[in-house]
Amino acid sequence: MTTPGQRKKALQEAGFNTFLLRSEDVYIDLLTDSGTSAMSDSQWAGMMQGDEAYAGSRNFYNLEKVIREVYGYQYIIPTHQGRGAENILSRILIRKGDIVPGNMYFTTTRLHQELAGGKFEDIIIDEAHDPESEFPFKGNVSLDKLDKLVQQYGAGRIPYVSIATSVNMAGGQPISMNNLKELRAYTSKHNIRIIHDMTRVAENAFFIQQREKGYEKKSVAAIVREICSYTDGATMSAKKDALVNIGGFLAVNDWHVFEEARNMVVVYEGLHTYGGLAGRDMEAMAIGIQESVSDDHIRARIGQVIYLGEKMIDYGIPIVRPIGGHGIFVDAKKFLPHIPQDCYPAQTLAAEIYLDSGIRTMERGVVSAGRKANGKNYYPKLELVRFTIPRRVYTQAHMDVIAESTLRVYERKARIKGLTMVYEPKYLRFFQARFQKL
Ligand code: P71
Repeated sequence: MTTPGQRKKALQEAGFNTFLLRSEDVYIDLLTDSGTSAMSDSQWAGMMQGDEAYAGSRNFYNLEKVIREVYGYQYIIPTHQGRGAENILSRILIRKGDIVPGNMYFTTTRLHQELAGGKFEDIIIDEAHDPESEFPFKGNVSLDKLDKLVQQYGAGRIPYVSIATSVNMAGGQPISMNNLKELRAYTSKHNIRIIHDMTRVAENAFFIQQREKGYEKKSVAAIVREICSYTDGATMSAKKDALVNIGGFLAVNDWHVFEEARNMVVVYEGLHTYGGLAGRDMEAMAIGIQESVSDDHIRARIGQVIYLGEKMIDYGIPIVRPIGGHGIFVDAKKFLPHIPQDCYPAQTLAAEIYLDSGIRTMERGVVSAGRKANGKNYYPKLELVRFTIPRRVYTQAHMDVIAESTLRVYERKARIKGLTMVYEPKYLRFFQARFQKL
């Protein structure tokens, strides 16, 4: 725990950017659910069974077997984390001038698509951009939007449709099975691949179980398997759903794509049987994947997020509805309506929450969105602060402290002033940008 004076100093030194705080100065860390979950006793036991051979580690073959069983993808390549898989896949599938439609951008995913010469086009349904819409599947794709792109550019210019389950930037919102099936039918007709960002697929499966007709009695494991079956391949950051501190993979069903990826991985990550990971990391991942599709686990995990969200709603704090899978997304435009988007309302709010109680959150608004290839800022409709909940780490009492602190800031919101950016890095600026108080 820290004093208000210590937090003020720490925030100044961090340039009002929560990414630049030292974790020792943080009381409750809601920056991300990425790599921050607690490993189970089984996973730790697996760590002790690392086979650290350079090539052909037994942990790799176990991981491959588990991915085939749990997700159904045929060929896998481990990578150090999600963006390693995104890099390899984008370089293989995207040609200069290609269009990559997707259900809302994610920062690293879009950047790799752009670096490979592609252009991301958002085809998520309009409801996703409206924090108040209660639509149960705000991760859905608009087939009309996709069809317009196909008509305009031709299917030949679209290497794949990029589909995330539990759409992060929309607030952890799920895509429905029905929408996925329709997308599969459409893309099969036009001979376009679907690549699945499966970082939070189990959380998406839970919402399908809770909300979609016909899935009430199906297990999360069965739903996960079915989701994957409508897609041609996947990139995975195993640091989220799969409950590890580091790791990821690329998975495909097409042998030719696999062959290219297996060759390319040696340039960027490591040999194709370890991809930048230790044998023990692959073992922990294999066990974490199995744990992640347990109904009891996922119900407890999302139940905690919903507990916090309902408390915030009771306090009158504006949050994205419905409550998402991995965290609570506070609507900074509504929270701080007097601060224009050019003065970074979400960045400001994240700084104020930290000042109040030492809780660290993350900006997901205009700073995260960055600039277009032509240098102009993206202005996303959603200007959010993400309160991300690590898995198996915090208690219900922590959730109470978080909601109470947010309420205190809400009560003094009228006196809060915005920020100006004084340092802006070229790539993924939100990580290292610095700000000053206006
Ligand atoms: C999150 C992260 C980690 C992160 C990444 C970039 C900015 C801030 C925080 C990472 C994801 C993700 C999805 C849907 C791919 C990645 C990259 N999320 N897809 O939410 O959420 O994976 O971090 O393992 O490279 O805090 P990676």
